[in-house]
Amino acid sequence: LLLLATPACSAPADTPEQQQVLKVEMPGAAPTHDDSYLCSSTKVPANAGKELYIVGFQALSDMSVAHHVLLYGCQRPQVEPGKVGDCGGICSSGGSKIVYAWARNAPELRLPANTGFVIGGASSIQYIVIQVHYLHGRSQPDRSAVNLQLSSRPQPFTAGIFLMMAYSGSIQPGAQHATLDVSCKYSGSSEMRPFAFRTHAHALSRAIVGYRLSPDLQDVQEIGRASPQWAQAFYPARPGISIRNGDYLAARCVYDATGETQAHHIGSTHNDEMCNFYIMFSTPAGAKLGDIFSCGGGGPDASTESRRLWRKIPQDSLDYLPS
Ligand code: IYT
Ligand code: CU
Repeated sequence: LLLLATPACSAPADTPEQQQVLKVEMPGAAPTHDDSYLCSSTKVPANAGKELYIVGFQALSDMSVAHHVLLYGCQRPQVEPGKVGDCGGICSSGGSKIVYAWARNAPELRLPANTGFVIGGASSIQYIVIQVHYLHGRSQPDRSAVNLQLSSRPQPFTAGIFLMMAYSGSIQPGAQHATLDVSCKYSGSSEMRPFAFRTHAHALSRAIVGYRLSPDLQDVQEIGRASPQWAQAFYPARPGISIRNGDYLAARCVYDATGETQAHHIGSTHNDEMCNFYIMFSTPAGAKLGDIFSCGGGGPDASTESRRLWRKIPQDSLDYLPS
């Protein structure tokens, strides 16, 4: 047994004065029909102009009410605090940044010690938007919420999300174990340590798996694997992976189009498909984190480099996961 003690482990914990809870709540939502997506928002509290850090999430919802709850960070929200409305583009200015996802039976997500999402202050996140996918219309107003554990203590590590997504591609009718593949070289000066991952795709999807490869492609590590038919929450990533400049990232989405009569393409409707692998990571504070880092691919990913990469990916990347 090898015991590791890193300096970060001895960083002081947050004192009670540095901690506060920010409740991001639907202020009484009454969806009128099944499968409504409704949004509200909460302003990040002022902290004398300084940043705050989200160090934990606690969802307060019920799986009989909400199919899922997503939180996004915004410069300005589409739906003002205290109101409930259609989500539209989530944010009215600046890009939307997903920061959290909750869904039924999902295990609780804890950020690693000394790690936080940077919000408020001079950051690009001044509001947190809550989006709830309601299963059913209701007459009793709903107050689903997520409690954000905030700290005013600058955290030694910053949390971020790296989104891998297919921008285009098709799944042919009748195909089994059809794939959409996304890969890229990670070129960032700061090391990313994945601690959670989330998959997202639609009805035909049977599994999504993500990998980190060393620059010489000899070392292949699975970051995580899940079925989008399960709760699309963040699940713990395989521990101990570190992604550095020059490494490669790869994500494979596997589909079953048995019985389909038409091709399905990447798009935003229920009839379309998607291929998303989100990596939630920590990185040393001070690293230049822009928006969501991303890595995308479209169509047949057939450059010489990516063909060499996919040859190293294990055959079990094609497996379906049980639903
Ligand atoms: C075309 C596609 O794959 N859309 C995904 C990924 C996506 C996420 C974000 C695209 C953009 C974003 O700003 I955040 I542009 C998609 O819509 N995924 C949904 C939510 O948007 C998060 C999902 O549930 O993963
Ligand atoms: Cu989608």
